Amino acid sequence: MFRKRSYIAALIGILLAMTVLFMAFGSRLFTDIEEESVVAEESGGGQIVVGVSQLGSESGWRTANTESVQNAFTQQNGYFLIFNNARQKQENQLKAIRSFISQRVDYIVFSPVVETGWETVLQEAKEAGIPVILMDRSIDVDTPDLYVTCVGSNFVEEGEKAGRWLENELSRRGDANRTVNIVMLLGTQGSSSQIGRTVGFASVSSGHENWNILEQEYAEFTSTKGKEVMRGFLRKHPNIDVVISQNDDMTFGAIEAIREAGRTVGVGGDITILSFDAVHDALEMVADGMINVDIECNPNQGEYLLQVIDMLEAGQTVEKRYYVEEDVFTIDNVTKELLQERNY
Ligand code: GZL
Repeated sequence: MFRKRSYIAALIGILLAMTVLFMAFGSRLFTDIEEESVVAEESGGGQIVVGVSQLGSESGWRTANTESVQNAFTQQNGYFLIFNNARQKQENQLKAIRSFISQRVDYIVFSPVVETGWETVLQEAKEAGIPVILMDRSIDVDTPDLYVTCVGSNFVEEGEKAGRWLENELSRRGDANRTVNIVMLLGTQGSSSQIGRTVGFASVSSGHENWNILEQEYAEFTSTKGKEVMRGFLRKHPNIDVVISQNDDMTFGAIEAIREAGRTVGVGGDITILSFDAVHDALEMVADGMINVDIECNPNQGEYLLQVIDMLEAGQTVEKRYYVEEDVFTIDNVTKELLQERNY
């Protein structure tokens, strides 16, 4: 008798837990692919069902980007969000997009981990009549009608901004003609952010024969890999003057390696640090003079995506490209007020 009562109690507990969970997340699901098969029907009708494939959770920037998307596609805003984290694997994004197609979502939104390999799955979405919107990164396809629009950053411009800042900084120091030894930490190989920032910076550095690029290596946009690669650079190159790091997380790792090697960074330091993203923790290091310049990459794309879908729902034509607003931060413009008011 006692055993039977305990089973019943356990069953009631499980049912209660499931009810609470569904009430908490009823308007959106963060799922693995297998569980998504019935989600669209459960949206309760009347809501716009959006399938989002986020490429991963590799950086502070990515976390902020995900929050921006989840804060946009809410039940209150009339949406049912199906959110999938691809953990940096294109194969997981392809699975998620095919899952969204099979559920006949209203829109597919994704941040492509790399630029290539999307034609087939996007052709499937097109044949299913599901509009696809890119966020953050872009793709390299021959037929641009495979996606409606891309909301993100101009990565080439971000790279150019870094190059121009270095030009001005070296002139200010009186080093415009001195040999400057540079190493570069590159983001995920083949991603539009890595390609664009590399191309943009090279468009400036190619005009300076005295800028000596000692070495560049992929460090996956993560702090762990950034530290590992920077340690290797320091072992091979005792004369590094400048580090170009294509995101703040790699910068955090690189600075740890540089300080462990007994070198100094930033304003007045012996190694100048240029970084990208401008997440909150990095801006605090800019304010403290440890990072010389941080080229902003704005992750707040949720509102832009909402506006685009609102326009599409209203039958309006949308642009092929929407660029988010971005700035350049140094010790001169990172104020306490700025640090307090930013949400990332
Ligand atoms: C840029 C984005 C990059 C960030 C990194 O839009 O794709 O990916 O710079 C993130 O922090 O990992």
